[in-house]
Amino acid sequence: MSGNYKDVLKKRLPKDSYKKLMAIKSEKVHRFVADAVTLCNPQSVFVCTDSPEDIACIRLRAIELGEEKSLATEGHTYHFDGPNDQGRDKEQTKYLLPKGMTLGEELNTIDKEDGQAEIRGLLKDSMLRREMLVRFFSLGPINSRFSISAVQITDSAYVGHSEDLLYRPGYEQFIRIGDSPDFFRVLHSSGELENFVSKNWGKKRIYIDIEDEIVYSMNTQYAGNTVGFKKLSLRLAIRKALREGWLAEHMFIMGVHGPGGRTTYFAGAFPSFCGKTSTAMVVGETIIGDDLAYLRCIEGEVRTVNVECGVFGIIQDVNPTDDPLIIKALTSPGEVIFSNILVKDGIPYWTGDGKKHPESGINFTGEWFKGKKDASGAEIPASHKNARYTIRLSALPNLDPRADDPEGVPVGGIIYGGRDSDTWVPVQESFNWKHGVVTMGASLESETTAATLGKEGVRAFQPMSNLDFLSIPIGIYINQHLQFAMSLPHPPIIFAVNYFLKDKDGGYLNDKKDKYVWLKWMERRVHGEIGAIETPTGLIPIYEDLVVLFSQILGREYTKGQYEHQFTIRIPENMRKIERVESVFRKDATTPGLFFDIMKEQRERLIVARERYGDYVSPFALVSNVE
Ligand code: SPV
Ligand code: MN
Repeated sequence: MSGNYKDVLKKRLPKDSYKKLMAIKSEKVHRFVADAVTLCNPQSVFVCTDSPEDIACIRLRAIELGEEKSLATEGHTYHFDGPNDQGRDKEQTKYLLPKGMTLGEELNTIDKEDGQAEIRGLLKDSMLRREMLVRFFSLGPINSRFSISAVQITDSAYVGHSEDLLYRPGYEQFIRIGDSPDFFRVLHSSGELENFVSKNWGKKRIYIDIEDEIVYSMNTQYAGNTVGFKKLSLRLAIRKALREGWLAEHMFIMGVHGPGGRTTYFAGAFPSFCGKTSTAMVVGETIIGDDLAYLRCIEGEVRTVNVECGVFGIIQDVNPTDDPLIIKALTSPGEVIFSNILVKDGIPYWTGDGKKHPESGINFTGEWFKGKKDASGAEIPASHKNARYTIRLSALPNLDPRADDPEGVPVGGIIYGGRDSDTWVPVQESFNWKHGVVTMGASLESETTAATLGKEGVRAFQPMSNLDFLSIPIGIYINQHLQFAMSLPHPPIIFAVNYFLKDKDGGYLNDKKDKYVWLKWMERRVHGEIGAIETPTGLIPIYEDLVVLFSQILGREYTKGQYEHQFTIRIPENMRKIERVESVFRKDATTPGLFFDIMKEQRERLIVARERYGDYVSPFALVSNVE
């Protein structure tokens, strides 16, 4: 954009919006908006400040434009994405790769010049008869050393409204930071619409400029592709964190409540459909965030903040028995956006909601009736399996009082959990930071479910549950983790959990609520108040301690048989896991030698145990190892 960017803004922005934009003393912001206006050619431009009036305007626009429709409960709306726009589009999400830079073979890239030309071609005149919305946010608490300022330009009021629920307002922060060039930019257009959804989904493109920290998103509405501050900014944040020595993670943050009224904070990484939100929402504990965390070492301790202040959660199977707190937020008046559910007479329905469903209604395919089939002949469910709800965390009764603390909360423990039918015990603690990073975080795997991929039980490699969002080679990412807290006197304790262990007949060995006990056990371990048994793969609970916790927390008996069955160390399965994980890391030349040393030690411990006890080691055989 040439020097006339000021003229463009003056000419194209309504007076009020021009004034609001000019109050931000940043040429980089001004040029970004002027370039977008020239490129996308909107009919009008609305610059949104943090004022309740401006924010209300966007919410109303979403309804006026038909992107959202009202439901019977006050403040509730629903939105549909097109049938081909129901999730993050991995294939069409690419990094713009500058000449001479390499990112590793695994990452999806396109030459920067080519990609930029393509996406700018698609964005050209994309907002002709539309209003361009310019919004400012803070990724992380306002006025915090953790936080990243971010500006989004979009022509979707649904996207703008969702961001209101999900991120802290940042207009005032932009005024404060003045001409600091340190912020992320997102430019999104839904493209041409047909029945309120992106018509040209075949030309869906999500391109990430890692050099200039800009995300472009085109011909899509699904929030994971368009709310640029979710996974798209996570990719930018991972690179920034590498440069600056902190971590940007796909993690929840929660407070677990221990004896004497204390709260111990945990961050946890779980792949989708593995109990991440249900862990963060355990009744009796408090939540800070359910998806994205920034972690920094400050004065010798690891602290963390939630990047977001809302939840864009999977709604499938949310029901009054398992999720009473979420259900309360989803059924009380207040701002809720439902997406891709079934609607009938102003009432939303979704798979697994525990309600009796109507035989017809409206869903993401339009008029829906029981038995409706798609083009391939497959039956269309009433509600999409990736249907979502969007709420503010403040709509939940269990929000932790420190959720917005600009200094973050101290991290007592980090939890990694995947869907694993036969290898990991239900809960175990690492021997130290590096052992946890390598054998738990970097070794995280998860099995696909019939619901998601057709073929059940296929193990997918899911290091730190962050693989999909890596913007640096995986070896460098793991090394960054290793270095992050290795030299701290008291790094967070790393734990691994597995809620999905099965018996020979395919039945789960644990009840859904057992996680309540594992959380309390981990909390006691962080404070060194309870013993543990040393096994080749980590430290596991002592039977007698679990008996007490099961009785106190769930009012239930916990038998020796259950304990032995669940906490048996499965040596062949653990050895095979090491093989699988090592073989992935062997392909990446950036993997640090330390990674392989730790894996080797783990293998050796398993071999020694196998010689002594056989393939399957009962925890009762190891009780002499109490530490
Ligand atoms: C996830 O799928 O992990 C999400 C939703 O949190 S999305 O915004 O699509 O990433
Ligand atoms: Mn997520």
